[in-house]
Amino acid sequence: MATPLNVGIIGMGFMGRAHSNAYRKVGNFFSPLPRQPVLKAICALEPEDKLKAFADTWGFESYESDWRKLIARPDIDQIDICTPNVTHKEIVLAAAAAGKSIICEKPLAMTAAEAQEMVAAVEKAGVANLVCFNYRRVPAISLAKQLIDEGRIGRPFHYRATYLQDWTISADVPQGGAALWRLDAKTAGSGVTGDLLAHSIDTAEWLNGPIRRVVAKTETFVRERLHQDTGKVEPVKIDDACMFLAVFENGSMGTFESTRYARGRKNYNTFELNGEAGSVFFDLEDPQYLDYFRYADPATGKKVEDHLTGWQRIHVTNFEHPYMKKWWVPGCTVGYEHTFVHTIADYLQGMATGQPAQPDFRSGLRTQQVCDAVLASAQSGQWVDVA
Ligand code: SOE
Repeated sequence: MATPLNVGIIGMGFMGRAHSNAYRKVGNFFSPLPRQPVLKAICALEPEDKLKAFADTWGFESYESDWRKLIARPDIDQIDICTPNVTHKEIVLAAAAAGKSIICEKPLAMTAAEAQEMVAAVEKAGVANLVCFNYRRVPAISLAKQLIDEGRIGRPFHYRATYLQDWTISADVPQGGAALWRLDAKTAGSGVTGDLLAHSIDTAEWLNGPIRRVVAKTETFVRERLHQDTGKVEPVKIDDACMFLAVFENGSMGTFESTRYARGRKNYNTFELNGEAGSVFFDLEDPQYLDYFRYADPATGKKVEDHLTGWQRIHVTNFEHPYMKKWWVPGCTVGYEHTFVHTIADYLQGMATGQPAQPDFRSGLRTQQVCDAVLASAQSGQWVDVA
């Protein structure tokens, strides 16, 4: 029997559900696990009937409405943070001081300065830590990483990322409060930069290495929205859209575009990397595929015969593909929720082997530094070096 890992999740919104589901499923599909997560307590600032209903639905043994009480409980080993960005730092500092291991939803913090404090806290306490950038663990994205590491893309020239949604176009969508805290700069820190581009940046640096400098432009299309908490129409301080150019340490050039005003795009998270030996392309709205163009053989460096070149659509469902041996048979797909299951599985393995799963908080700080550089550049209109 694996030693139990008693988990307390804070937050019962979209991410609270995604994480609860992952802890419940991971043991069924990724056994044997080095530690078996136990859903000990859900915690949120909600009335008792809602807390109880959530606990019953997702199989939590208990519930709390005060996260400080949750952290103080000796029967909790791990704190999992699924709350608005503005709360992350305070919870992390308290959980680390109490010696709890921590998983934190992305982005790690509101700013790089905050993230720095959080890294210092977990490193001083010596507790396991992970930022939940779940898209790294889409099997097709993990396969892209494998192809790059195998040398199949060769010298990289261009990295191109888009992350497009359309759910805030109406000026009638309010800001603030449950579900809509992402539109309020006081609770989110920034708009699409921290919420969506943070995903793109994490993926980009994982696949193509560190970003050295950026130049950015942001826009806020709807300048005032009703605030759900105050009941007043208030200025909107987040970036509704952001585009930036990047130079990577490896000399390749990057373009990044994100918006919540791309009519028809729901969760269009794409990237393409073009190298000397090949290219890869991925689109989250078609997540079981990785497109790969093979120009040269990585072993010999020899060009593929001309009549055989062309884009190859890899249906990433074979046993040989990342994570897929643990699920169904080839051809049967997995989707969004599974990326969280993979995250927890890797995290538990990392705890046991002493080789922490990534991105840990230090790596999450990197993403935050790029986000800060992007926002600083949008303010100044100048190129900014990433700290
Ligand atoms: C925003 O709409 C959002 O829910 C992000 O916060 C998530 O990180 C992203 O995965 C889906 O879109």
